[in-house]
Amino acid sequence: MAQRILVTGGAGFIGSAVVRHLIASGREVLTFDKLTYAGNLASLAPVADNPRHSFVRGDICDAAAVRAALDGFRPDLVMHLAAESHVDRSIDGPGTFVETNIVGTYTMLQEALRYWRGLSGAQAEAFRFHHISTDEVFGTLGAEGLFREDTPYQPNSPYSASKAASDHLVRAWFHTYGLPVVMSNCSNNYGPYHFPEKLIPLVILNALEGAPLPVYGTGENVRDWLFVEDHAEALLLIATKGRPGESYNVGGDSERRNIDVVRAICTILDDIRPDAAIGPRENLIRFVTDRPGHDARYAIDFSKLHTELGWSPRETFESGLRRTVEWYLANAGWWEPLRARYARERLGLAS
Ligand code: NAD
Ligand code: TDX
Repeated sequence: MAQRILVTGGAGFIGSAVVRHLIASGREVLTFDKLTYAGNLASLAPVADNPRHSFVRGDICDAAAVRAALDGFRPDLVMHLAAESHVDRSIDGPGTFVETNIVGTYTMLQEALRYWRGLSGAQAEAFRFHHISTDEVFGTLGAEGLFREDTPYQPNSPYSASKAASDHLVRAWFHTYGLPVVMSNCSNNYGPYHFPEKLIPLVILNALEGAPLPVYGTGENVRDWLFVEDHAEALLLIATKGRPGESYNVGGDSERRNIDVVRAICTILDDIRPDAAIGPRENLIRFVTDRPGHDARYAIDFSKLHTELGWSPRETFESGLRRTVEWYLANAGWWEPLRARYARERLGLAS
């Protein structure tokens, strides 16, 4: 029988990549998603007609709705991705981050525990609650070093503090109640279906139309970029083969300064979609007021995941970025409604 997986946040950027990957690998999937501004059924269009996929609109803070989804679908695994994810929005309005990321994860844990206690035999033995988190819980690195699974938590933004709190709850439900959890903390994802408030899609779409490219501060902050489809493969491995109670770091082995990411996008677009009226897109770069509390550098040591489960990223940053730019050029129908909904105002100035 096909494995049955309940995915929270499956209409989001990473969640939809996970759902598409799970369906392609033969699983039965229930996507449970509130469809906030970041959730989008169009990202699930490739699986919408697949009989192994179903969708429920629901809030992870609503215990009754979560209970009904678990009892109705009876999953073998839960992959929990639903969250508020944008750091700048957490600076302007931390309340929904506390609500969804902390209270929502608590609600998921309580309902998963109740559901798991009702299972027996092989299904109880194999059940996993996989919590998907971020490297931002570790705070910031200086010029040297990498985040490991045992790096102390030092979150700096309301977003990362809320994710850190949720990680601690997950750990506690394992140690106190024995819920078989696995956890993962990953670096910055990029790729198709990325909401255009985030750096890479924002810069691709602004550069395409000749609009200014906002670079926070001096552009020297470093992120470790992970292609979203590589991440989806890692997540399935961790959910199915990870050891209960353990956490796994996932990274792309692709550290880049923001300014270099923005320049790389300009070069690709100038190459494949030159526009004489716009000229060289690098001229569109604007250095703007920095993000408050802006973490300087993230970089991941994923050797545990590599050694234990044999995973490494397939995509280099150069190949993944080109694929991503090409995807946005070919899929205006996906992003045009989002650009209309999100006015591209500067977020997260704490003013
Ligand atoms: P996203 O913002 O694109 O999607 C989040 C999804 O969760 C949306 O579909 C939204 O509708 C849904 N959602 C939000 N609140 C909900 C609620 N209360 N109940 C049910 N559904 C709700 O986020 P993403 O970038 O796909 O991130 C997915 C997960 O991965 C998050 O937990 C995030 O913290 C984590 N993560 C993301 C990145 C990244 O680079 N994007 C990196 C590390 C970790
Ligand atoms: O317009 C911009 N200009 C700019 O310079 C934006 C939107 C961002 N930036 C900078 C800030 C960061 O240093 O680019 C970098 C990337 O910014 P975001 O795309 O907002 O991502 P980040 O803040 O690094 O967080 C992302 O990765 C970790 C996800 O949004 C989180 O959900 C994830 O946990």
